[in-house]
Amino acid sequence: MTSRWPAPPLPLLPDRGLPVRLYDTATGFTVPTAPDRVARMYVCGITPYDATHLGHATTYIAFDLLNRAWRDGGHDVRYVQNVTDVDDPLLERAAATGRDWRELAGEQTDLFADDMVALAVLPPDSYVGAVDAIPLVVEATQRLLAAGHAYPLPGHERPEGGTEPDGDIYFSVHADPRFGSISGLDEASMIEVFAERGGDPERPGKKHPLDCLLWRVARPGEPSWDGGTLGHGRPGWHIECTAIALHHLGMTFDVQGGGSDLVFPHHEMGAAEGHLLAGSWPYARAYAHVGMVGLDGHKMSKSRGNLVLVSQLRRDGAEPAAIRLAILSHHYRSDWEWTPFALDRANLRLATWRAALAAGDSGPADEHLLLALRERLADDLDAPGAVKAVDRWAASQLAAPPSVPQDDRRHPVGAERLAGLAIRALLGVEV
Ligand code: 5CA
Ligand code: ZN
Repeated sequence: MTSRWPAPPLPLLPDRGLPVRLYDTATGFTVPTAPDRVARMYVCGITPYDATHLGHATTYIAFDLLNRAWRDGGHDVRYVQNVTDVDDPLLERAAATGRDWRELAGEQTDLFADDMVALAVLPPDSYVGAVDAIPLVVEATQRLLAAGHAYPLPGHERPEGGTEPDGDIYFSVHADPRFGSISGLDEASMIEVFAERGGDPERPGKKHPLDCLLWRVARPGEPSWDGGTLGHGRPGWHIECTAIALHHLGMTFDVQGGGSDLVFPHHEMGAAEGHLLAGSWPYARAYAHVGMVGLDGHKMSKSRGNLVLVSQLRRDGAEPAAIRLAILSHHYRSDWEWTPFALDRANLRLATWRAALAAGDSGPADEHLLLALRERLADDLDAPGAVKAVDRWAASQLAAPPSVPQDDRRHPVGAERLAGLAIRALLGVEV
């Protein structure tokens, strides 16, 4: 297992948070989550070839809100995240920059951890690299083959020249009668999106254009591992997450999360593989997706290179709490554009909140704020609503400073007031 980043302090709050409702992409409804005491969540992790940008940060902060709200509601949270530490884009970047792919992945995974620590994101309980998960992927692929849900492709000439070797293993997506139920896309759209997002609908010899790669047999110059009966090779992308999720969480976990760019094909394929491997349904109870953060009119992406890196903002002197607050002012499901003004606004807001905390003392207003934060977050993680609730609380504190003199407050000097604890525990903002 890849080593996790250290956990930030998590203040305990009085009483209990509310059950969290979340918008489920698969059904299109906002649904109750986590019926059991143990709440299980899988969030798709980074492909570590470039540092954390604000889009990644937004995705992990969204699920961090869920993690915090679940814990506040009395759940034991089991949180699993992967690191796609071997895949085409990583190998291509390493080759293009003349670097060792392992070194690049290790360095970027470390940078990501530093950013997560700075942004006060609670670490996953299991943080699993694709390379470490190869035995799980091999076993899952062998089982799909044995059940007739996967097939090897014969070698062939590539349309663009050169040859492909014998033996890549493909998953028959239509073996799962529920294939399509996560994204709800029609087949033509699926084929289009599949081609845009790492799929190979045109590859000759496949039984169906949407069938996806489970195991890529070794090619000269590419890393490969012993796959037993599959031969030497490396994992395909979707099966990586399915194998890790089934092993570390088990079937029918509570939330499968990631950015909305993963709805199709990644989460559709992952669910189909899961259904067939487990012989049951559903793979996850809810599929939650974070809107895309853009810059200059386009989705922020490593491949396009229009990035604002968290590490760069930090080097430029941005306070991590302000970065987090800037992100929290947008609802997790909306697409939005980063602008430098977002940080200015967050700095002002943070200063106001801190002034309000210094101006007053724990009392009914703080208790109301705690209730409001719990209520807003339970409603599909309405962080902007929660932020506005803190704004209103701050305004009331600053408008009517307490009559009790500073030295006679109810709390001993240094004890933190309830409003500060609630903001830190539920929003993860260091006030
Ligand atoms: N390793 C795969 C998932 S298994 C992957 O998509 N890696 S990634 O590095 O490209 O993205 C990491 C996470 O950030 C994914 O959950 C992805 O959906 C999310 N993400 C990527 N770009 C953005 C963006 N512009 N806005 C919001 N979230 C994003
Ligand atoms: Zn994934």
